[in-house]
Amino acid sequence: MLRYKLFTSILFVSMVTISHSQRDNKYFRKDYTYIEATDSFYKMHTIHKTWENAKDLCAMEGATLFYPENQEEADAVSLYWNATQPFPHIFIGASSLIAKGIFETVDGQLISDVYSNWAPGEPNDSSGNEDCVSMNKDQTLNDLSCEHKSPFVCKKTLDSLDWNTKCDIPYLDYEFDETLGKCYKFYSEPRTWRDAYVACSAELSYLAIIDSQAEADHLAKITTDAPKEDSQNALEDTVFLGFNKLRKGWKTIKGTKLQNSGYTKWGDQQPDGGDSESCGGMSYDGLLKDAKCEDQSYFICEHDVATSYNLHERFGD
Ligand SMILES: [Ca+2]
Ligand SMILES: [Ca+2]
Ligand SMILES: [Ca+2]
Repeated sequence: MLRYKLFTSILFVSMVTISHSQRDNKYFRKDYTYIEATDSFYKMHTIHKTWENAKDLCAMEGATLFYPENQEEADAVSLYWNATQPFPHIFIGASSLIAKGIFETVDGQLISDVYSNWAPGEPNDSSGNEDCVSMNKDQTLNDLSCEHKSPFVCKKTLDSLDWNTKCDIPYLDYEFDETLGKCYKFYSEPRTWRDAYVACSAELSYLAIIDSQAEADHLAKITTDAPKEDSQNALEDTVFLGFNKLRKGWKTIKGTKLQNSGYTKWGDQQPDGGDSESCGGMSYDGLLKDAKCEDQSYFICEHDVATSYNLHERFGD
């Protein structure tokens, strides 16, 4: 018993050391820049998005849509912003989408309690349609239509950084499999195939591709074991995977023909959807099937541990 306790406390201490050392490294992802003054990481997203899409994409990366907590942070982020791309304005993480006329941050604080340097005459709710907040280059705020597409910045605080040592990524819910040498995450919130693709990419991973019978067996096991609460919205007995039908036939999302991917066991009668089922998946037993891309399904993301450096490269600017 004493021995067991000693062992667990050593284990505990060493795990704490690992996570502290990762914070000492001040590394979140290659595409995020650490700013000492605010102890946080930031990423300028140059592809313009609606406010909701911007907020969602930051969340998918394990971050939040940036808003300045004070003048110091507004200054620090302005410097970073101007050093990357001198856009005239960015969306920030504040809106009046919950209570019209009351501007709250994405984590529920009144913007007036954190930073409320509004431009003269703002917020003016022009056309009764301006519920999302942007920051201008001069650090003043403006209310803007949420449907407007703008660049934006995602933020991750150093305090909130966790590190998945085995998978070498900042996402704890990926599980390493010793035999395959890969990491996987089963998503139990169903999404369309394209949204699933984006969710995996946002975590420096990709919609899983089966390369062998052993991997098919493992994915079938992950699927069987995973909780599936939201099953009324999910396509029955389906898990989306990283292959789809292009003009020249079925291909993995890495561009390999499916028949050369190392695993091509279709389920009984599959593929059976013709032109209406162009996205790939498997049934819970690991056999491949075609499915409607627009339907929502569970899915699995895969992360290559050995090549995570390359993935960082690939997803960097
Ligand atoms: Ca306005
Ligand atoms: Ca694989
Ligand atoms: Ca089918």
